[in-house]
Amino acid sequence: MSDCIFCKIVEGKIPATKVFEDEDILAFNDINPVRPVHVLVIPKKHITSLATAGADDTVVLGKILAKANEIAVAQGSPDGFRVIINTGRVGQQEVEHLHAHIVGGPDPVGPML
Ligand code: DGP
Repeated sequence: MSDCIFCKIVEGKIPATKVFEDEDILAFNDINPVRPVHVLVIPKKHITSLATAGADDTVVLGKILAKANEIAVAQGSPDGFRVIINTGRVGQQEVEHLHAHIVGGPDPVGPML
């Protein structure tokens, strides 16, 4: 989508600190980290949210979760992390391109998102 910030990051039109990338997904540091480790993992394909993901998106959704631990460990959260996928108005999703927040760090993560 031409006006989507995360699509622009995928296309390299907006800079981001990328921490993992393959043909289907991209992981990059959140611009406003709430903990020492705060990575966003997105499908490269524009999917607005979990509310609009379809059966065709099952593989990429699984990939996002399957890569979460590897990304968290590599970024400095070896003892666990949270995965948060804000969805829609009630979920207070701000960016309308599906993304999983991987949040962690050396210390336990308290309630915050
Ligand atoms: P959410 O509320 O789940 O939609 O969170 C969106 C997150 O996206 C928020 O934590 C800040 C982050 N974000 C927004 N714009 C940018 C950007 O241009 N670059 C990066 N790296 N992160 C962004």
